[in-house]
Amino acid sequence: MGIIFIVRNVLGELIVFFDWLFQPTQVKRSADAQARLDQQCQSLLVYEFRRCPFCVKVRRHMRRLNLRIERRDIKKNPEYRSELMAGGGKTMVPCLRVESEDGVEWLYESTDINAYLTSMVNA
Ligand SMILES: N[C@@H](CCC(=O)N[C@@H](CS)C(=O)NCC(=O)O)C(=O)O
Repeated sequence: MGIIFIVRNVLGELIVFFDWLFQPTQVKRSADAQARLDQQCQSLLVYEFRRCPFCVKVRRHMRRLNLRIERRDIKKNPEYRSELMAGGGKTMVPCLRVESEDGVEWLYESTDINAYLTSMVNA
């Protein structure tokens, strides 16, 4: 086991711990508005893994915005990794899969994903 592997995993676990300790407050909205958003979230998937700091950033934003999006951990499930590779063309995470009537879009970059989610909520 290399030193970089150990450092990365210890740092990753620390980030996960502090994320848990300082969880962002969730936005509260009416039942109708939440139901509408829940419906929209059905067409979204987030590919990620637990100790990835960029994934933590997106997970925190999802929590803040109270978005119930299915998450697919590519380290726990190799099928999810293959799906991401086949669809998005690379295994970088986080990645947001957006399905619409125009087709499927694979959005990489945590900043872009968070911006997409914010604009969806504000639309
Ligand atoms: N600029 C990207 C960085 C994402 C990134 O570096 N993700 C790492 C995991 S923490 C990764 O997937 N590395 C493997 C790869 O690039 O295939 C973002 O903000 O989302």
